Amino acid sequence: MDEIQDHTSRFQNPLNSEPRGIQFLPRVVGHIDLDYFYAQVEEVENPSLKGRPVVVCVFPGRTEDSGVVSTANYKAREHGVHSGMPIVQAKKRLEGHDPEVIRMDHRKYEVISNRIMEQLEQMVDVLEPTGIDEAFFDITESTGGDYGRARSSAESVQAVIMKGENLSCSVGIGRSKVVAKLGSDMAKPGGITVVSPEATESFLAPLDTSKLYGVGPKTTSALEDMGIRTVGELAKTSPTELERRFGRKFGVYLLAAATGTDPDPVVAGLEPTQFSRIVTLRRDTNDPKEVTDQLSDGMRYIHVKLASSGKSFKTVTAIGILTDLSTKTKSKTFENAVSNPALIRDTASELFDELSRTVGKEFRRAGVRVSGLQGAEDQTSLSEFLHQAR
Ligand code: TTP
Ligand code: CA
Repeated sequence: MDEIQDHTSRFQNPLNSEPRGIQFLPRVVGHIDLDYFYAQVEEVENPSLKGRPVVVCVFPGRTEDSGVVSTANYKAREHGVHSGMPIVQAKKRLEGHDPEVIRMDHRKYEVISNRIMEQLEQMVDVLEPTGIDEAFFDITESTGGDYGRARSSAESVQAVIMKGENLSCSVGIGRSKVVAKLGSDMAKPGGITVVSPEATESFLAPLDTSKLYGVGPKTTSALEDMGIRTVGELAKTSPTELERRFGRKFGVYLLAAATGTDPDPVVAGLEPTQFSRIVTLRRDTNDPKEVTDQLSDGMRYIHVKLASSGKSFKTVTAIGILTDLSTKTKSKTFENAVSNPALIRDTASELFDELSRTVGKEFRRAGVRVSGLQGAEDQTSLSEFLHQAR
C-alpha cells in the first residue's frame, strides 16, 4: 500500500491515474497483440507447418500469383517476406526453403479472434479491441495500481490464450496506451514488457520517434528537420514549438506521447456477456463458508460492474478449482433477470454448499460468475422477483 501512495505522490499528471476515493491509483494500461496471427492460426491447425516458412495471402486477381502477402510466420520473415509483398516476390525469396502458401480465410480468423476477445474481457477491467488480433485493456482497479500484480495479469492472459487456442501473444504494460503499445511491440514474439511509472522516462528516451504510436514517416522527417530524432529529445521540446509546427491537437499529443502521459482512456468496445472473479484461496479448503467469505471482494466487484453497466443477470455460477486442478462448476438460473447483490452472495453460497458436498476434494481456487446479462430495461424489480420466487 505504501508503494502505491509513493507512486501517487510522484504523479504529476492526474489524467494518468484513476481516482479511487481521495487517492489516485497509478494507471495500469495494457496492450495485447497476437503473434503473426493468421499464419500462427494456420500452424495450429496444421502442426506439420511448424518450422517451415508459412505465407498467408490474399488472391485478389485471376491467377494465384497476382495476390499479396497478408502475413508470414517468422521463418518466412527471416527471408525478408512481409505483409503487402507481392506473392511472386515472396515465392522467389523462399525458393528452396519448402514454403507453404495458404489462402487467407478471414472468417476462420474472426471466429478465433472473437473467442479470444470474449475471454480477455473476463480477465480485465476494460477491454478495447482495436483490430482482429489486438486490444488495449485497463487493469488499474483489479491490480490496485500495482505493477507486480500487473505482470501476473499479463502472464495469466498469455496462459489462458495458450491453453484455449494454442496461440502465443505479446503483452505490454505501462501507464498509457502509447507505452503499453510500445511494450507489446518490443516483447514480440511471446513476451511481456512491463514499464513501471518510475521507469517510463528512461524506457522512452532512447527510442526513435518513429516508434511512437501515430508517428508515421512524414512526422518523423518533420521532427528530424527540427533536429529531433529520439523520444527523449521530443520530450524536451517546447510545446509552443511543436504546436507551431504540427497544430495544437497533434502538438499536444506528441509531447504527451513522448512523456508517456497520453491520457486517452481505454474504452470498452464489446457488450459484456458475463462478469466473473476467481481468487486463489488462502489455504485449500472444503468449507463453503470459508470459500464465500474470501470471494466477498470479488462479488462486490461483480456488483459494481453490473451497476456501472446497467446490467442485470439471470444465472449465477460457482466455480471451484480443486487441488488436482480440475474445474467444477454449479449454476442456478432465475426465470427473470435480477440485479440484487445479496442474490449473488446467497446463491453463490448455496451453490458452494452443494459443490463442496459433491466434489469430495478441497478447493484451491474459487470464483463466481454472473451471466445471461440483460440491459436495465429488461430488468425485473426485486419485489417482482421475490413474488415469483415464492
Ligand atoms: P499485425 O499484428 O500487424 O501482424 P501479425 O500478427 O501478422 O504479426 P506480428 O507478430 O508482427 O504482430 O496484423 C494482424 C493480422 O492482420 C495479420 O496476421 C494479417 C493481417 N494483415 C493483413 O492482412 N495485411 C497487412 O498488411 C497487415 C500488416 C496485417
Ligand atoms: Ca499481431
